[in-house]
Amino acid sequence: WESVERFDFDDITYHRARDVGALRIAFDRPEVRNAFRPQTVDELATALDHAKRQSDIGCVLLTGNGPSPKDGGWAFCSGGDQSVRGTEGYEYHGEGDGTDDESDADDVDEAEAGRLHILEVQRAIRFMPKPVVAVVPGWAVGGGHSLHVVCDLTLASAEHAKFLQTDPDVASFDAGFGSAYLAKQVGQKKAREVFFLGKTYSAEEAVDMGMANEAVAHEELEETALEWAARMCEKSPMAMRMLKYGFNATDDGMVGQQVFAGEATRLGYMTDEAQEGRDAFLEGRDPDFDDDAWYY
Ligand code: 1HA
Repeated sequence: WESVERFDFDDITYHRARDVGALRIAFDRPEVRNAFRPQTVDELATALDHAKRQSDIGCVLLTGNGPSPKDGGWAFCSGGDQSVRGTEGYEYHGEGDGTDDESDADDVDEAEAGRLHILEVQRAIRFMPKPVVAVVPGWAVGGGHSLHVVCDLTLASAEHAKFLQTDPDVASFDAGFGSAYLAKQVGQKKAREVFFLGKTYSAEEAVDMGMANEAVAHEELEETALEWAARMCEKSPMAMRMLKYGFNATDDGMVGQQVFAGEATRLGYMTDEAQEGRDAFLEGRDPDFDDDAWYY
């Protein structure tokens, strides 16, 4: 892994495996089980946007660094940092201590306060034109659980991965992908159990339920993730993109259709027919489309 130098992130790390064609984005707040604060989400959004634009990258791994220097615990992500949660969302506190007292008030940029922009990150993963793999080395909790749900694949540490939904414990609710898409994966009854009972599931249980793909020994987690990335990067980029957007389309309504159709348009533009349409316009003549092109 080589560091992607152009960014100076605090809350995440960002690496590239150029020979494989993979990027690794990792939460880097292990002392709070990789909870995300607004800065974390901004950095994540920046990295995902960069990843989307890299034409030599075929796979993104999303994971959490660890273990915690405090107690050795591992985490993928424990969701929104509850110490910066305000009345309208997760608030920026600059250099403040994360409380709502007056000394912090000046640090909050009003325009930035109260955002729930982790949902933008979910969409960035969902619409990423290449697979995103959640590599889960420990806790995946709350909004962190929802992030693994929205990823294309989930690979979990057999020893340390734990899956838990605490949203209703802290009066939060991801009533979007985090629950509805989970229900598509594990079924309605099981998804309701995850949210309503708030039980903790092991990696093996997550695989059995259908919300994780595989559990591997902790020490093999990163290596296996890279192997998965290498496998996917060898495949046809066009086919992978069309498949991902095809899988998404039935659940994403007209937005799903729009994203899929955009890729179809891209392919259409590559045909002689599309080029004749463009050329005829530019040359001020009627288009002469191939009479034998009405295939079925
Ligand atoms: O649902 C949403 C959203 C929905 C719609 C739109 C936007 C959303 C945005 C966010 C969210 C959410 O994420 S809501 C759910 C928020 N997350 C939680 O409720 C999880 C809270 N954490 C825990 O339940 C536990 O800490 C844990 C199961 C992840 C780990 O337990 P463990 O191994 O016993 O460790 P623990 O001692 O609890 O935690 C280690 C340290 O990490 C503690 O700090 P310390 O006492 O060492 O100073 C703990 O306070 C801190 N920590 C853990 N999770 C968080 C956290 N600090 C802030 N925020 C956290 N989420």
